[in-house]
Formats: sequence, C-alpha cells, structure tokens
Amino acid sequence: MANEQAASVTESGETAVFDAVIVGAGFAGLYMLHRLRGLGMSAKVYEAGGGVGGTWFWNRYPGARCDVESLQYSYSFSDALEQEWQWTERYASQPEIERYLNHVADRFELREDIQFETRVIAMTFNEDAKRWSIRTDRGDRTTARFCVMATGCLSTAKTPDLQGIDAFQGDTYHTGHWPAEGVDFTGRRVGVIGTGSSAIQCIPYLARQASHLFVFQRTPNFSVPAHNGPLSPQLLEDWKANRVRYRQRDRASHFGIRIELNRKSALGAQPEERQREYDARWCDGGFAMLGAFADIILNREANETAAEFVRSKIRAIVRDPAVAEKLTPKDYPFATKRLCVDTDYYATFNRDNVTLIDVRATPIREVTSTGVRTVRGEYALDSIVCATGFDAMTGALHRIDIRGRGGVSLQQHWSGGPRTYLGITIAGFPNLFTITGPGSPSVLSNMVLSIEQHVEWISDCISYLRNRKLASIEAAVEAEDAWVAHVNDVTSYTLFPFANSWYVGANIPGKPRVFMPYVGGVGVYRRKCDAVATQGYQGFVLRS
Ligand code: N01
Repeated sequence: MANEQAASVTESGETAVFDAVIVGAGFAGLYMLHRLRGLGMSAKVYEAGGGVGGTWFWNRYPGARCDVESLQYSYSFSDALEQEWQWTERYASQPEIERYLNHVADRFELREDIQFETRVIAMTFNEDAKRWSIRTDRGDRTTARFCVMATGCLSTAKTPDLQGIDAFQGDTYHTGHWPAEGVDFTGRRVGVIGTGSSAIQCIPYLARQASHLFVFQRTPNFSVPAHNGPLSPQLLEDWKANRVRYRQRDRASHFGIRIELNRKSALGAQPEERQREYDARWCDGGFAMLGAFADIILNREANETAAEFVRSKIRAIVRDPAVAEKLTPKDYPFATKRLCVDTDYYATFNRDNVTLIDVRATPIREVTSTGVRTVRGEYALDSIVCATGFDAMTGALHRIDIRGRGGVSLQQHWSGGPRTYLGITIAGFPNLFTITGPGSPSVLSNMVLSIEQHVEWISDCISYLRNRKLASIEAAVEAEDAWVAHVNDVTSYTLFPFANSWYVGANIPGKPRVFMPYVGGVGVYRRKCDAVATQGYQGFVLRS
C-alpha cells in the first residue's frame, strides 16, 4: 500500500485522494489525525462545526462542565502536553476544555488538515478499488483507503416532538447547539424541558438569571454532588510526577477513572456500614458512589440501598416535601440511566423563582405562541431551553449515507440495532473504523481514555496492513455475531436493561431497543482488543 498523497480538490469537481478521511474534529478526530500523520499518511478531517472540539464546541450552555475529573479527562499520549497544560478546576468547564483542544490543535499543527463547516453526507465503498468515496455538503469529493468515524456518541441533538413548538414566538434553544455568543436570560421567564445531565447542569445557572424558571420534568434523575473546586498546586504536582502510573491504573480500571471499587456486597454490609460508605462517597463527590459496593449495578435489592440513600439526600436538601417527592426517582434502578453530577441542582428548587412541573402527571399538550400548555394550564414563557438529549451512539453515523460491500447501507445492516466487532469495525464495511462505537465501553467510561485506546488500536492496525502490503481489513460476520452476543450477555447480568435510557435508545421513537455500550469495563475490554491484534487480527478478513 503506497502512501496515497493528497491531491487538491474540489470546487473544480476533481476528486481528492487521501490515505484516510476522518469525520469529526473533537478529542477523537484530533488525536487520530496526529497518529496517522505520525505514520506518514495523508489524512483529511471534515468537521461540521466552525472550530475544533466536537461535543465541547456545541455544548456551550451555561454551566456546561465535564463530570469526569480534568486530570483524567485529558490526553495522555504526550508527556510534554501534560506537563505544560494547567487544569484549573477538579472538573473542567466547557470553555476550558475548548481552550485545551484549541491548544492541542495548534501545538500539533493539526488545523491545516481540517476542513471546518463541512458535513460528510455520503460514504460509499468501491469494491474494485478497495477505497471509500466520500461526499460532503459543500460538494467535496474525496477518496480514501480508510475512513475513521470520530463523530461522537452524543452529537445528534434531539428536539422534542411537541405540537406547536415551531409556532412559539419567543426564543428556543437546545443545550447541544448553544449560540457561541451566549444568551442573557436576565428578566426572562424561561422554561427548561428535560432533566438529564445537561439540564441538571444549566438549571442552577438559569435560575440565577431568569425572572422565573419553569422546569418541565418527565423523569426525575439521580444526581450526586460534584464538589468542584480549584485544583491545588500539590495535587497538580503529584499528578505530573506520577502521571504514568496513574494513567496505567486508569487504563486497567473498570470505568477508566479513579474510583475505589469496594469488593463487598451492599447486602452483606450492616445498615450502619452501608450508611458510612455511602456518606463517604457522597462527600467525595462525582462518580465515587458507583464503586460503593460491588453489587449495586447487579442486584436489585443492593441497588435499592444506594437509590434510597440518594432519595434521602433529595428529601434533606429540598425544603418543600411535595417538590422533593417529584424530584425523587422511583421507577428505575440507581445509575441505570446516566448518573448525573451536579452543583446545587436540588437546592435550586428551594428558590422562589423556580417551579417544577411534573409532565408525566400533567403532560404537555402543546407549545403555544406564548408558552407551554399542559393538561393543567398554560405557562407563559419568553424562552424555551430544550435539554432533551441526543440520538445517542448511532445518530451521527445514520445521518451519513454509508454504503459498504454490495451497496448495503449501514441503516440496513443496523436495522435491528447496532452490530459491531469490538465496537470498532463492522462486517461488510471494510477499512471503516468507529471510534468509541456501539459495542465498546465508550459512554460508560472516561471518553478520552477510550478514545485514545481506539485511536492507538486503529493506527496500529493500519500500520500492520501497510507493513504487510495488505489493502483491506474487514470484520468477519461470525466475529461480529459473537461480539454482539458477548455484549448482550454481559449486559444481561446487570440492571441496565431495566431503565428506559438513551443507552437502549428508548428516547428515540422507533429506535431498536438494544443496550449499546459494552459494560465489561475498559481494562477487560482493552485486553480483548489487544489479544485480537496480537493474534494477527483474529476475527478479521485481511485482503491484499
Ligand atoms: O440528555 P438526556 P442530556 N417532553 O437524554 C427529557 C452526556 N452529558 O443532554 O427521561 C419532556 O440525558 C428526557 O425525559 P425522559 C451524558 O452522558 C455529559 O441531558 O426521556 N421531556 C430527559 O429528562 C448524558 O447522559 C455531561 O423521560 C423530554 C431529558 O429530556 C448525555 O450527555 C453533561 C422530552 C434528556 O436527557 C445526555 O444528556 C451533559 C419531551 N418531549 C451531558 N423529550 C457532562 O459531562 C426528552 N425529554 C457533565
């Protein structure tokens, strides 16, 4: 396989030629480009946004912040980068992460190979040439040996299907498409639809600005405190001195983050011991609660002890018992919908200018020109903020008309739900890779750590092909079947299937109900991926 140098294109109608096309310039796309360049390959990145960042380019709503700690939610591949970048807070805010990614793009001189404000609309595999043809919404035509989908797991925003929403005379926003210039809600009556992670982060901020905030909640969520704050110089120093060891620890862990996993069963512990453990983890903040006991996510009764602990906290924080009751999740196990991490979320409902509306009890009938009407009455609003989530994990891929061997579309191949081998490759779609795709730990892990693992696995794979003068790699159907069965099998030991979460596609009408991420843990998963590679890409068909 020769190095297929880039020809220039495109407005003239010529076709540009690259070794690889990467779709997306977030954490995944940037590192993929850097790695492929390191192999001496030509690569082009197409990015729909006007800048780098992916998720962190679009989700700039007030309060947007990562809920994985900044020292862990950052690249580990460059010691120099780690030494020179100073994170300021335990959890980095959106502006800080966006600045970081811009720094990375500049530091590694990545911009020249990124075409912004360009959306890939179609990708077709040409079997004779063993190359992909790529088309964009700006008329670019490109061919590439390899395509890497760095399209993100939560990048296709879902707007609520509410009658009349287009007729609303006020302003409407989606947290996943926030205006770059920001929004001033001072003096406005604001309605927030949704109470997932995005809403839980922005509600305290909106409440401080708006004259009145109306929160339209369909399903209450479990949320734990972040306990965010500045990073101490000692902590930063320790991290820099010991980063290699800490990163190794995280790579071998379950979630890809530092959580002390208690091996004990919640049911085996005495009530006082349980309380002590949960209290300590609540005080620690963030996802520490997930590791409180080994069976929380496996056993309904054990889970109930954690759920009841969080419920007791909600009742303690929220002064009005009726409001506390509405905010209390009851009909799905703790942490089987994405656990939220907040700053002052529950306490915000103690404010006089915040009203919680339970739209499961009193459903929204329609959006009128002046507000939201539920079966009980109308709420006059100046602005509506839709914090209604995403078509997760598959949405961004399905937006592109991807056609593999025999012209079969990804839509057809995934009509019953996503099917992958290792979450990285798809049978019938040679030389196409999905970073943090369905069937990999992705959204159940520290995304940056999982992205790095995939990028390195993919670049090693491409290097292997090149060294052996092989033209293509493709997952065997049997390997894909076996992996899908394994992913489902591992899931079936957990409580995840009991929640109507976006993990199972429940938020998108008509989406096949399939638990999409791999719950086996990032350490176990990495070993499996490495074993496949060291055994000569077992489960793949390699062609010259
Ligand atoms: O979206 P969500 P999100 N009428 O799908 C409700 C990551 N993230 O943007 O549950 C009324 O969680 C819906 O109700 P229900 C993180 O992985 C990370 O908040 O379907 N309500 C739900 O309450 C997260 O999980 C970070 O009944 C409607 C909400 O909208 C993921 O992104 C920060 C409705 C959607 O919640 C997605 O989070 C933010 C309707 N018609 C996000 N339609 C950090 O790292 C939907 N809803 C911090």
